[in-house]
Amino acid sequence: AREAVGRHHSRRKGPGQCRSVNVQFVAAPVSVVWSLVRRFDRPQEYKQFVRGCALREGDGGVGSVREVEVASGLPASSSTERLDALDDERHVMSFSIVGGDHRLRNYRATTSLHCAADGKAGTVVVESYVVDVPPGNTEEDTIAFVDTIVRCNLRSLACIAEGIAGAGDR
Ligand code: A8S
Repeated sequence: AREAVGRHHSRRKGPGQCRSVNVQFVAAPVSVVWSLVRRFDRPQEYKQFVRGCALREGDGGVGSVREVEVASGLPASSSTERLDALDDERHVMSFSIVGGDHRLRNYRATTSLHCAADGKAGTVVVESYVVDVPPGNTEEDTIAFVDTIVRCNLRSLACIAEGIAGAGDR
């Protein structure tokens, strides 16, 4: 698993950028978690800060562009994002933020799913990102802000996937 993680999350940060990796255990099979992560057109299925989403280009495959409407109360209202990679066999997806009225420039994230090694029907989700440190901000502040959003998304992903998996068991 360590090797697989290294393969997908080795993107280097450039000057003026920061980088972080977050990990979440999900008590649901990879197939269930992947069914949520792979839907580039429906981030609102688990991302709580997303109010709506529309595809601007493509059909949800690599190269598709989505316009994400962000929930009110955040320092942003929209984000334009492009799907860079979607590997249904290795369970890896990557997207870039290419526009929007927020401060995250050159954000690129990769999410990969791994079978939990403990024999339970579990998934380890690894999500890494690289982003520019906005002018006037520190690297620490930027990572704290973005990690908060990513961890929130990962916890919510776990909750929803576990709900689907649990319903299947009953
Ligand atoms: C994601 C990850 C992030 C989304 C951030 C970091 C964002 O949607 C929010 C607030 C912002 O200030 C930036 O996987 C932006 O969605 C919640 C609008 C991009």
